[in-house]
Amino acid sequence: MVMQCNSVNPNCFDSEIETAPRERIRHIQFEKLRKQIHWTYERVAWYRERFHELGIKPEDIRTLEDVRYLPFTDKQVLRDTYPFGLCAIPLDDVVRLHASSGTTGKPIVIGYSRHDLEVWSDCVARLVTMAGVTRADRVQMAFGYGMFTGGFGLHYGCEKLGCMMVPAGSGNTERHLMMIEDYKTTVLISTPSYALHICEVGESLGFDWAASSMRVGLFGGEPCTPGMKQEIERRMHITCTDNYGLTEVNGPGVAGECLHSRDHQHIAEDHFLWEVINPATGEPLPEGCEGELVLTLLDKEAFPMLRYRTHDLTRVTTAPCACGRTHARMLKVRARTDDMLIVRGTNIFPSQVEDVLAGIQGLSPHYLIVLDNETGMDKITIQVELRPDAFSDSFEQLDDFRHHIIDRLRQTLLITPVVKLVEPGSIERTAGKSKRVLDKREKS
Ligand code: DLL
Repeated sequence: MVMQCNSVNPNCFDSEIETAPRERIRHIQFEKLRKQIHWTYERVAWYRERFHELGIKPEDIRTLEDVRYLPFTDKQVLRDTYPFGLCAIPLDDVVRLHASSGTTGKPIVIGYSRHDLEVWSDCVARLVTMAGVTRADRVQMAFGYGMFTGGFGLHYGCEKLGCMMVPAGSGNTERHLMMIEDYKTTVLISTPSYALHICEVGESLGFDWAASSMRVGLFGGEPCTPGMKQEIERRMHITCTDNYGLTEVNGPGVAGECLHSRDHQHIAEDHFLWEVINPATGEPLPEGCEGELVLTLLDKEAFPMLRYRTHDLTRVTTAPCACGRTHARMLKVRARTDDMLIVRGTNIFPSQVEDVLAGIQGLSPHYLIVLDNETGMDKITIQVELRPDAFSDSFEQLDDFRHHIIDRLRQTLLITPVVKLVEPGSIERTAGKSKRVLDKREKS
């Protein structure tokens, strides 16, 4: 039975909507979807042309399921219409821009109206509250304040909740440690990899995490394996939640982890309509099947987004959650359709490498996959970092360990990688999203 939020879980930012019966959520979604389609069709030429090509009109969408007849949007559309081609309001009414750098060429840029910023802050305040954060908390921001949505997005959501914000920004790890100590901050916002770095630097300087004021980590922006989360929780003596979002649909605030469903994240369904599709065919998949997440913004004024293809692989369930929230939950994203590496004809996801390494005692969670084809054939080298306690002076011991890692990787990847053991601390740490793949192959 789904319990009422107020009795089981006082930690809702907006309990009326977060625990609404599913029928009510669907009703709200459909009402918003209809309006959003009209809004978009009437104001954005690119969408209007796609509707005409598909031979559909806004009034043809009569049920939530009819969303499947709408055109997809993807990053390429944002590049083709860069910078303001998808904007649905006068530029004078746009009050903020954010951008995502991506890997190639121009960034993609997204605009927000004042209403859009309000909605965004509400969504973020929800996920922050889901992690047990209250207005009594002091929140230290370790995401950058800039075009990246992480910094400002989480900042304003926390402020909305009434937290004391410490806008430290990314980098300068020792200053972060000083602020934790001096301001007695209780919540850290960062990527999981940077949180681990702060943890390690603190340990090396004798920082006493058990005695520190820090109690919650709000992570996001990159995949966080269960192993990595547990490790950070154990070493920093905090509780962490992992939160999902992407620039094209606001940024953080799309989905957040509650304290009951640790491998899933509740989607803010009154603002985002989700679909899971077969990435190869574009066909919708039934609930529970793994596929590519597609999101439609339900009340965005400035840059409406219909059926945005995220390339993120997940599965979604509407089964009740013990926390009392009724919004659907997506399985945490571990892989993207476009981060698959093809090495000598074999498909490899970095998350597979990560899973194998996480299961081997003595390795740190930092690794780097290097691909090259200097000899004319693809070569995959995996640099793995030893923990200080696994480091040994004996060459034989280290070489046995290396062969053990190769065997384990071969069983999963089905090809034999080169494995290089590297010293603790030698894989580059970044204050933002970590880079796990270095592809040096020349593309012919
Ligand atoms: O990373 C937005 C964000 C900022 C979310 C801070 C949460 C916290 P982008 O830079 O546009 O936006 O990158 C979006 O990052 O499509 C996923 O592939 C990946 N991603 C984001 N959050 C997670 C997560 C922000 N919690 C892309 N788990 C997305 C796994 C994530 N992948």
